[in-house]
Amino acid sequence: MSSNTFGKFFTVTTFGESHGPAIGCVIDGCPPGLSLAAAEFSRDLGRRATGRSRYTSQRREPDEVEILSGLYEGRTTGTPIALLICNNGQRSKDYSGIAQTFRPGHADYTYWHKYGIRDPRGGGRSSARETTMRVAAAVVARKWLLEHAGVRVRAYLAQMGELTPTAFHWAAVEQNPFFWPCQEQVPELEKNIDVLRRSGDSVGARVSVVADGMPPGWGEPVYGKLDSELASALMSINAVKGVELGDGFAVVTQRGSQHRDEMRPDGFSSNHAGGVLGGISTGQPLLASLAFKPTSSILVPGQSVNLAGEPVEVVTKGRHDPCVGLRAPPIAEAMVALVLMDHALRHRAQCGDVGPVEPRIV
Ligand code: EPS
Repeated sequence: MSSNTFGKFFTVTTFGESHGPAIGCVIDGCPPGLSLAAAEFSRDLGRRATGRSRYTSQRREPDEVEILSGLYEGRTTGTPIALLICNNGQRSKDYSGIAQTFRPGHADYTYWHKYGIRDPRGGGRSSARETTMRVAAAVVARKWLLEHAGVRVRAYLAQMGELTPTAFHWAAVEQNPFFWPCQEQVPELEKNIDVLRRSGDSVGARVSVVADGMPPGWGEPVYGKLDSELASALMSINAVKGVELGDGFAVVTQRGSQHRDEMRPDGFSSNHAGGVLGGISTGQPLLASLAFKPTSSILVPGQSVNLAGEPVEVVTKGRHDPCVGLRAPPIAEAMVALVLMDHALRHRAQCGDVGPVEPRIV
């Protein structure tokens, strides 16, 4: 299986399956001298993990990182950083009932056709378990971005099914298990998830990501556009079916006079572009949104086929997420941070001697 490596200068290779002994990653290209300790991974890994509230999959495991290489006396040395997390929450018998069948709407079917063999336990490599290592790798990227460029990446749940926030406060986002920006609506979300769980079904979601502090100039025309690489990175997250940058699909009905972000000596008047023009950052906040599908591992019976091509009815039991978007903000932040880190180094390599140039209006 190829394409397990992400990035050009700051590369991340992940490995492992959901029900194998461990998952891990190798980060290559990290600048030397960054202080790093295993304890620094626990916050973001905990934000992403299953079993931290009753509204997500009830699989529970500590997700403790072991740093195998790339450090000397607590600082990165510029050599590959290998991270390992042991899996210890597997319950593979949950999957014995569907080992011979395909879940409708799941990668079970396409993996089977591509490889002629698949690990049915937890979906193997197609499991959202893999996103653990993206979040772990991004801890390194986020730290470097903050210390060296003042860049901060944050995400929140912007819609769950029909429900949208009635107010927005960043402070609320980390205070509830949904990453929801309006604390007053949390009881409503809890009720919705409880009803959904009882019905055995799942629901989709929108997650929005904002990166602040990025200077103008990151990104590369023509094939390495910042927005095209962000779209690719965000689309690679399990269950993502759509990505928008800035106003996204709303531009379809806009006029040029409305969409363009006018410039004044004291700054841009708006940010419809989402912080990217011509594939290069403007210096405004980067704005991206992701659409997560309602996941396919549900208790509602669905028609499918077995390995012999015979009709079967599939019910997926086990510990699944009624709304996978609830756990996705840290994963979306991670992918944005990894892209920005890669572009920060790429920009430094080619254009490190150029800037800053005037006028700078942000
Ligand atoms: C997942 C199924 C569940 C989730 C898992 C993603 O796991 P299991 O294979 O044990 O049934 O708990 O998510 C994680 C383990 C995780 O760490 O995110 C799936 O089908 O994608």
